[in-house]
Amino acid sequence: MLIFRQLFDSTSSTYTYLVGDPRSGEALLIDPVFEHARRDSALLRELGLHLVATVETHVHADHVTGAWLLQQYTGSRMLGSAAGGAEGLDRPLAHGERITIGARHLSVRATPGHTDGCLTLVLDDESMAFTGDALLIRGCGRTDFQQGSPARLWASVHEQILSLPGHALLYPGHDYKGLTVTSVDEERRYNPRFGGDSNEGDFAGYMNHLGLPHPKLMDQAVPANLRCGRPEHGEAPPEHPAWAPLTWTFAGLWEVQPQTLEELGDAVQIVDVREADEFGGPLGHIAGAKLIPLDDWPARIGEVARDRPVVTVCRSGARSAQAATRLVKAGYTDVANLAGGMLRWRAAGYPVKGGVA
Ligand SMILES: N[C@@H](CCC(=O)N[C@@H](CS)C(=O)NCC(=O)O)C(=O)O
Ligand SMILES: [Fe+2]
Repeated sequence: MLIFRQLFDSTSSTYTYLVGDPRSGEALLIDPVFEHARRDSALLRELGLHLVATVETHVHADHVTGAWLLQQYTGSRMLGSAAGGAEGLDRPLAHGERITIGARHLSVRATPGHTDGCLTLVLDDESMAFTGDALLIRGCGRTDFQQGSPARLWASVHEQILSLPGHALLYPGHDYKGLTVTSVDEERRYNPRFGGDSNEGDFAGYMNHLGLPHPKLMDQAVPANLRCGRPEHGEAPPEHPAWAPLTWTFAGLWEVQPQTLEELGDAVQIVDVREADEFGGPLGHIAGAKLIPLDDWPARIGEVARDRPVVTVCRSGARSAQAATRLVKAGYTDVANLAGGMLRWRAAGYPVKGGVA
């Protein structure tokens, strides 16, 4: 079995892929995006996976890679094409090499043409391949900058990608219409550039008349990606807010663990969003917690002070997650949900007011 996830960056229409081996717990991210490093680390943690490496399919022109930032957060190694020229790679890759993920591996195939250093990564059993921008769904990466060459791309796609088994699933580096996956057989038949009776001359004619404007971020993205996404002067964005060591969830909110909340003491305000009878019931409540039942929101949201971070609490952490989200929407910046709610707080042995022992 393999753990597989397709993740999306809506700003650049980039796909990031997570490939993990559940037995060893090892995982790779293919083409992570800088702005999503926190989301991606959250997903890895929640799936019980350890990020061993990030792999770039090429030096991107439209977004900055998350390789360096994920290395700061998780210690992952940065892999990418030796021919791409990026500085600081932990492992420069060449055609024919293997990237192992526990008992599984990806084979590296050089597929230049969109850029010099484009790679396609093929899963060991050839059931799936990650084509980067060499082959897109019914399309392909442009060839008008970064050493692009229609002749090289034509050869790469035919020799290295469309030569895979017909049933192999192909996962592209981008899709601008929301399409997610294709197969070798489909692209052999229906890709308007490579498919049917098209020849290299037809393809070059197509590519030389694309007439696309350059990617908006190209002037920032290419130099940053040649540094594997390391900011030239800036620092890494912090992994968590300064006020507490919080955990970002893939669901999209900050969580605080019971022990951290206990240590924070009066530095934070606690808002309990259960009903009054639960607040005074057998689970008890945390000393100093302010009761604002979810039923009374949004009318009483103004009772939450803005001068101190706020932690929302309920029985299990579900209703309080909604309250935390509402606070963020209302402009509160330092907000976290108590992970596991009163149940976990009590299970961890922390004191309560009221309640039954
Ligand atoms: N409008 C996009 C353009 C993105 C773009 O040019 N993407 C490259 C891949 S890095 C490409 O080959 N696109 C093919 C296409 O748009 O058909 C942007 O500004 O980022
Ligand atoms: Fe690209």
